[in-house]
Amino acid sequence: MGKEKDFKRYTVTAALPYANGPKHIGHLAGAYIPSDVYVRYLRLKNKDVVFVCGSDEHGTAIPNQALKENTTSRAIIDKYHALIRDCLYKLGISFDIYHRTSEPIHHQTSQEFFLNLFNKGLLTEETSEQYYDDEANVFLADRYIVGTCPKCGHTNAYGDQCEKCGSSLSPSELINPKSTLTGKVPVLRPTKHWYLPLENYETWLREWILDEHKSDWKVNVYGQCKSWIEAGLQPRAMTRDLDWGIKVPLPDAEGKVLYVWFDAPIGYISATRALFQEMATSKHNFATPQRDFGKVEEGDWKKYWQSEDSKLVHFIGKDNIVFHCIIFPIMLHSSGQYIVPDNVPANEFMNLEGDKMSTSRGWSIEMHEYIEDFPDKPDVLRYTLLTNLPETKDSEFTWKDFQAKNNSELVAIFGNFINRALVLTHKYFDGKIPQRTELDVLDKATIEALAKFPGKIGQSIESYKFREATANLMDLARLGNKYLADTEPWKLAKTDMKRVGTILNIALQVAANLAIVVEPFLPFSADKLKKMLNYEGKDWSLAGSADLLKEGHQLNKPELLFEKIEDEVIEKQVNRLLENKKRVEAQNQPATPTKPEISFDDFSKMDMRIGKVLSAERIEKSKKLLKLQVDTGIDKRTVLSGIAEHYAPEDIIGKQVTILVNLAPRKIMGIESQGMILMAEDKDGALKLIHTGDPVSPGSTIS
Ligand code: B3M
Ligand code: ZN
Repeated sequence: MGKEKDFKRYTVTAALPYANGPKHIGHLAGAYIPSDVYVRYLRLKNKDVVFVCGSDEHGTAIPNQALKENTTSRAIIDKYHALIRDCLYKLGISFDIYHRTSEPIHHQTSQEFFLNLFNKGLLTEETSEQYYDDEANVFLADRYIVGTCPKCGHTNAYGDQCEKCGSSLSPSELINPKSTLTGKVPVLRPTKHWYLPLENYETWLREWILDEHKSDWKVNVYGQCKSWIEAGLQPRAMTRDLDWGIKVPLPDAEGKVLYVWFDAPIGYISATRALFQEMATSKHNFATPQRDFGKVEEGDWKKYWQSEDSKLVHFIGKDNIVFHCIIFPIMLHSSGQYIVPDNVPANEFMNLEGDKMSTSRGWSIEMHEYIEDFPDKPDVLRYTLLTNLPETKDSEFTWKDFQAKNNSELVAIFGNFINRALVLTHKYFDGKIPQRTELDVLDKATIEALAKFPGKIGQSIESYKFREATANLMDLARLGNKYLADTEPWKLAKTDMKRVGTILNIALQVAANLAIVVEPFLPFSADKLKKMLNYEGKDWSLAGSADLLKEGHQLNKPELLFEKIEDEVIEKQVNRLLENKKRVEAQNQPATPTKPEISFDDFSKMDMRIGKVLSAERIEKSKKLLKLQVDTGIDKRTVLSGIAEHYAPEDIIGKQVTILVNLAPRKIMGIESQGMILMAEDKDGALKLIHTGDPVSPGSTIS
């Protein structure tokens, strides 16, 4: 039974985002905000903690995205690694390192891990029939294959997982499988892979999870593990036929790479290794140590992963539970070298305005969009998410709620309290902490109540109840706000300055306590508050005291902690969401024919040629038209084209275009147009020139 062990250090991980696209605020609520609160709290308690994360850069999700964006896998991971990393830091997620699984140290760590299991005889080798695309000449692993989910009927489930119902799948379970590369129905072909026989660890899993962690793991996590174990564990392939990933380090494994879910969690280990390597050598490619680690050696990472007195905690979303609770722990345990997680406080999903959050359906708030629109409000998002975390069931983000949380809690309670306490102290006592004299009943009750908050908040954090912790935190601000409202020092100022001093002294002690305990939740506001209070506030163990600020201590000038958010701002966000959704829906509509059938004779009447644009200029008074001189191979002629909103004249000069040369001339805006440039127009009305990729000489015919 989860008896409290005495841990010496903490290893905290947050799920490695796939570097295949931007990430939305649901991801923040799932893993990054809770883990950050937890770690910041531990740091304030002066605990020895490392906080690691990074990009997951392997798996079929990456080349799949490269295909969509018509670029290379390398370009995809470079682009999204930087985007996601910057967003997370801007939102205050305080990783000691944000690493990448494409780094050599990770490849090495993963291969060593695999070889260790292989050499111990813990992996089985098996040849089985797997889906193969015989047009693309590749095996179709994981996300290279889509089909209908056997569990929920979703028609676009991946070979490894259904994103609709969250089931973990294997390609052979999909109904009507199709290759994402060619759209073809795949065929079965034999191929050899290395498997982790999960079933061999059933007894160990039952003891470790079902008995030992019955009372301290979250119900949703424990329940999922239990049903997995009880459904009967199966061997699981740890390798794939792919050309993107970490090579299987065996002689007879040409064309095979490690399964992304084998290497990704090892990414936590290699990130820790890289952190200590970079600290020991004073390099900072990826490391951003958030506390003073003192003098370290490269090998110190081992303490965080191989020492029984280290507490390992994985923060993830619910779709990653099986990997973090069953598969990775089996890898760690069977390696004979590593500790297993003490807890995996996985969250459920956060919905958005009544519907599932999804980047691909256009129904999401991406981190970078939020940061662009609210650059000075990372804490407002943190707070709204914290009060709505999907800790026990799916939860919901709405813009109205975001506004309400800001206006009626952050501004009206927290901000108002701080502002009043500081402004009044500046007004009556030149910004110096006044003397506290005789205490009345309310003063004593307030000081007593204050003393209990840090313990309560800490207790909630330590049991991974971050919503509860946030509510407690706001209650502390409420205590201060109510104390001032009840005592009304601004009214007493005319008659009893001594009393005013006592009241403000107590209020400011509450403010100083807030400066400490608010830091894990709202780090940017905590910094502002500490600056105003001229107080360092870096030690959680001091919180609860009513003597943090000494009499006579000088405060700095107050500034507003939070600002009201107006209705227009919120309406704009809601409208954008609706527009995004419409746009994506239109893009996903299949194209339909719009014109009647024509004969071959009709078609062959058209004389289409390749031409070259010699010059281009805007036409006065026309937003849409450009006047082009085109070399058609037959002659040089003037053509007007409605592309001015899509191409600047200088962009189009020298370009190869397709032109219909026997179209009867027409006068437009007083200029005769002698032909027509052919264009592609998508559903959003965007125009693109149609031209062949290879250079073709002007006058070449098109048929
Ligand atoms: N990249 C899946 C995800 O982003 C995966 C997590 C890896 S954690 C080791 O949901
Ligand atoms: Zn499903």
